[in-house]
Amino acid sequence: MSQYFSPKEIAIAIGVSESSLKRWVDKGLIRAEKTAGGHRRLALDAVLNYVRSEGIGLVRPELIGLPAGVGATARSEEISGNEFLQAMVTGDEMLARRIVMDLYLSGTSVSKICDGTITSVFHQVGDLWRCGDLDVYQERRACEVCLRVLHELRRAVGEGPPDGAFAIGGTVDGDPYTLATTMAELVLRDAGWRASSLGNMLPFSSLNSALMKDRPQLMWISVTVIRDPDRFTSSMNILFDTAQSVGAALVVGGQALTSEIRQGLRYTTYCDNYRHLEAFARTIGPRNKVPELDRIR
Ligand code: B12
Repeated sequence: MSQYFSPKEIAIAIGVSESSLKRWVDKGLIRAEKTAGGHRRLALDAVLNYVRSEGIGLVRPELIGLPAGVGATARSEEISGNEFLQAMVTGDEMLARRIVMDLYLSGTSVSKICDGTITSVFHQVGDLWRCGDLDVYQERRACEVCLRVLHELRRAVGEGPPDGAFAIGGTVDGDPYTLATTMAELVLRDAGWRASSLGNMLPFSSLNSALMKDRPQLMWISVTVIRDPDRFTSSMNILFDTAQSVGAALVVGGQALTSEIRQGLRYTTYCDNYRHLEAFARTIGPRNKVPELDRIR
């Protein structure tokens, strides 16, 4: 559900007059609803989208539930990467929230934030852990903090239009990784899809049921670890058949999908990163026919 605020609250938070805000709402620039008493309520995601596109800085972000100081200045991606690593290593959630929201509000796409800042930092976290320079608790805490930051970003991005194309996805049985599937959901929402991550460790039988019952136009599967390659391949190929039978694209990605594994797999497209996912999602759009890209028979 989108979060709604009064014009007064938003006006103070973004430092404009209430009358300007009402004008923008009346022109259809910001989505709003009317209460039973006829008062306008503005959707947070729509406000932030407008703020991003117009380059308006935030003055009192804490009034709309964002960290103080967010949205006041544009951030460079390079400095953000170093600071985000620092935030993950020390568990500094406030710093992590500021970095991600600043990048988003200064117009950086969600796919770029996820590929450029978050993924590269988690690869560094993995290297530090492997070399013994990071304790296990620091790695686990980094994941917890990052998930909370991603949930905040999701609040800002919104749910996608109610009549938008629908996507679901997750990780399969034996794969406990949560960040990659959470980010796939966000990237799709930013590309205008109604996307919903089903979570991690999903049995293949349940993924097949989800395709049959929910009839999405796209299912994504993120693969970081594969327990039994033969079983994985045959189960994925059955999932692909189900996806085809309901007209859904099966989009796969993740570090365990080596070219050797992919040789035996059938899918609609494989993405190295979220920029590829975004491009694919924007190409197939809500009602376009799914192109048969990259399929290996
Ligand atoms: C956090 C973490 C964990 C956490 C995860 C918690 C959680 N809630 O998710 C936990 C504690 C579970 C964990 C456990 C282990 N881990 Co671990 N883990 C990591 C770490 C640091 C980050 C993983 C992550 O989220 N990365 C961020 C994602 C977004 O990056 P990504 O997967 O590369 O995704 C990119 C692309 O692949 C693609 N993509 C991915 N999915 C999708 C999906 C779609 C649809 C699309 C379009 C694209 C896409 O886009 C992304 C952006 O570019 C990695 C380091 C690393 N290199 O990733 C190690 C890492 C994966 N772990 C590793 C290891 C060894 C383990 C353990 C075996 C440790 C142990 N001895 O217990 C266990 C195994 C767990 C298991 N049951 O399999 C190794 C794996 C080495 C290998 N290849 O064999 C790594 C690489 C660390 C290292 N450098 O050695 N781990």
